[in-house]
Amino acid sequence: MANEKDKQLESVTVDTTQEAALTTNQGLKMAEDEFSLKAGDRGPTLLEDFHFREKMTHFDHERIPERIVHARGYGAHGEFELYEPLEQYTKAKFLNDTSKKTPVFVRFSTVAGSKGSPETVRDVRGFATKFYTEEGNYDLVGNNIPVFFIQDAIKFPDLVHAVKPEPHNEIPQAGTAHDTYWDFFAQNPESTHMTMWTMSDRALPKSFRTMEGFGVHTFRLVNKEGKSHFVKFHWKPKLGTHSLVWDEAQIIAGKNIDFNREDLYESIEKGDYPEWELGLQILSEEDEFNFDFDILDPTKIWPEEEVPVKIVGKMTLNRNVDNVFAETEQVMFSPAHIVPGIDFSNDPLLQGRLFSYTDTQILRLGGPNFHQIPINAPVCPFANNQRDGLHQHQIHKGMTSYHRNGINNNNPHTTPVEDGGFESYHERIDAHKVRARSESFKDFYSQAKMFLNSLTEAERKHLTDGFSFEIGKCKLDFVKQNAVNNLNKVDKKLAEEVALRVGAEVPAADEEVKTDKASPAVSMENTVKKLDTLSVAVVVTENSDVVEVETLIKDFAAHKVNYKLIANRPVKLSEGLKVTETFDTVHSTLFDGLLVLDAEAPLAPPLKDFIEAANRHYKTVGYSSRVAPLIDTTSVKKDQPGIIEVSTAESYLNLLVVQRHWDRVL
Ligand code: HDD
Repeated sequence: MANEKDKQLESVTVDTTQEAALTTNQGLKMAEDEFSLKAGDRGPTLLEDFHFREKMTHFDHERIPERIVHARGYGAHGEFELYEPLEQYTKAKFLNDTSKKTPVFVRFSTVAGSKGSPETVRDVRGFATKFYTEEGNYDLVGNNIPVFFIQDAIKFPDLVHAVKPEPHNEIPQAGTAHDTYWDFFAQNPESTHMTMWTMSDRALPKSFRTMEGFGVHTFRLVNKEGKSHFVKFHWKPKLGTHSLVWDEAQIIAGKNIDFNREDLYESIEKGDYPEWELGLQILSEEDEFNFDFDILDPTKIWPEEEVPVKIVGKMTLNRNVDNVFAETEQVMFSPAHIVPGIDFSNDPLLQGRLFSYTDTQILRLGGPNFHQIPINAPVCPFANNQRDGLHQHQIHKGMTSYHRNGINNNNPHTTPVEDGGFESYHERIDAHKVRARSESFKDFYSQAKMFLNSLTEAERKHLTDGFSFEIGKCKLDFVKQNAVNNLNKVDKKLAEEVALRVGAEVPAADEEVKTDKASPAVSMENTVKKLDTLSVAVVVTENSDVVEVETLIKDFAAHKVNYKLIANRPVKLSEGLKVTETFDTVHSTLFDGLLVLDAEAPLAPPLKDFIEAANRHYKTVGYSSRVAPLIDTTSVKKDQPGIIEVSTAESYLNLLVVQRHWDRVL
């Protein structure tokens, strides 16, 4: 059923599938749209050709500047529902009414790459949610990593300049594997903790549907009585948090650069609606100074074991956009978009963000009226005395556009706080003006080490691989050395391993921060594992047994497991069973598991690669007794975990649910 936002968007949606006369933008029906107006059929085009000029001018202006960060993104509509009223903490209406479904729009993104870059690069992912509430739009503009690289917004341009392709040659695209990033890392060690996350599997999400979201900053919740609690926001994916393997991610970047958006789009089209639960970590004001970190520091997490995440609601994405430009490209988010009951903390990174997001839209969306673009407009009434400007779509009738006025009864009027008017939290501030970093923000290494302490052996190996790949890509020896020296302050062994792999000196000094503290919630191995919507590549030939394939498909469907039949050329097994995908069009990297039912002997190189890649990426590899001898001609070792001769679908699915068999020896 359409919600308020759907209905609002519908009123401006043009159904281009309907019969319509082709006209100019002035409504003039045209008799011809293939030929420009020329002096003779071999002559020059005439300046008079207004139709040509209008069509060409519009085309010439179709593009808008891409976002300076988070350019590559994909969005969808959905709804948020609340499990229990939170009046003890906040007066925000959408966090108090369990009967209401609040419309949302979410845009996921990579950060560094430009608009056309591959999606499976090693990078942070943006996770921005707009709640269209009855009290105005509330934007939770987060990432899939709970901390940030810097502590003060004034350094954001420096960070982004270091991350983006180097200016002299515009290389590399969409990643931090280059000198300027690692120079920044060493010179600005506050980035150490977040870099531990970005070098881990967290920066390679398998899909948008399987990543967590974090508001990162500490915000405030404020209740009716004006009492404030500190809060951190979390999105927990119902399917669990799952990632790709680096080698696999690199292959997918070539095989399908749209891997993540296609997954989101197709899941929603199929009705496999992605879901996340909203979690809150709530702290009373009295507890502000009770931790071994500063709760305002955005380079620190509040370990979930110390401040539990309270699950309060669920978001479901259930509708793809009708037009990617109009909706996903033109949507704008800002952490400054809040509603009564939510407020800011003094986190200096957040404070600067409150300025940057609306400022950037003036360039990107061409003026100050971007809030009138349908995807950005609130679903509640909005009125003030702001007027005119580029792309003004509203016709403001009446004489007055100033506050206070007597002519129009001082309309639009302000609203008392008790009736829902916003007022900022009455925080008392008594301080000197300074440009400085708080002493309490100066521990850059304890939580970086805590992150390392929380990883499993496989995750730690991937982290070392990530550092070795990225630092190894640097061309300047002193940059490599400084990066390794900085890692030495986190962990001597990690620095040693990376130093050897990137050709830097092993640091002699024992500088590592001493802490055994761990936060098990940080490890993705402790996540939810479900069969729902996992995908299996089922390899068949034209001689495969139709009944066997049909039974398997039924068993998969019963567990909500998706599959694709793949053969070395398109074949028709039966009227209902057509194999359209081949080893030319897909690859095992695009699936969660592999099941080889039949194959022609000897194994053709593309299928051999298909099987060996699935094995190398720790996926479940199943095979029928018929193809068992062929498996022996590959690098797959049959006695390893997650490799199975399949007798029943059940036996295969029991392994598939594990997703990655990290203890497999390759
Ligand atoms: Fe930002 C976009 C998330 C720090 C300035 N940011 C942007 C988007 C996300 C984030 C998800 C994409 C929104 C969309 O899909 O349109 N940014 C974050 C997080 C941060 C963060 C989680 C740290 C906790 N950002 C940050 C700082 C600044 C900015 C410190 C500047 C002071 N961010 C921007 C921006 C962007 C943006 C330049 C680019 C496009 C846009 O805003 O609309 O203003």
